[in-house]
Amino acid sequence: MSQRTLVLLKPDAVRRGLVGEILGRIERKAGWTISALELRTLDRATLEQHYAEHVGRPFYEPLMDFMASGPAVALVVEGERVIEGVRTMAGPTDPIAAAPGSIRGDFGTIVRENLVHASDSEESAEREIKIFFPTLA
Ligand code: IDP
Ligand code: MG
Repeated sequence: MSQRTLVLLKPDAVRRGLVGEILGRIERKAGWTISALELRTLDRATLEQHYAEHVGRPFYEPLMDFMASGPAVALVVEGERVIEGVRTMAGPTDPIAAAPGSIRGDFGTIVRENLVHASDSEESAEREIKIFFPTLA
């Protein structure tokens, strides 16, 4: 089943020079393609929409500051079961609990700076793609 998902390489990934490493992992999955990609510093309004489900949580404000702290890479990836697939590739939210071999497990140590975002369902993917790439068909 071909799907689309919204992926963000968070500011820590860009600062640490891990864009190529992470994009390379995505590109090497058979049949997955990148259908949109942009380097951009995320503004507050975009982040408020994106992380609406987390408003009021103790980690919300530090997360917003971190996500606006430098350029991020936003991309849309398309392909077979890509929503579940990129989540698996990223690993669980806490990088210390994430298995080696996953992006978070290989490169992260703290929960907030966990390198990547990936949509968690078809509904989230559709909503998030509209936020970041409103003109994408
Ligand atoms: P996810 O990115 O694995 O889907 P969510 O629970 O949706 O995780 O949380 C969104 C983002 O908020 C996480 O990726 C992480 O950057 C940050 N975050 C989540 N929980 C915590 C926490 O307990 N402390 C600090 N940051 C957190
Ligand atoms: Mg999430």
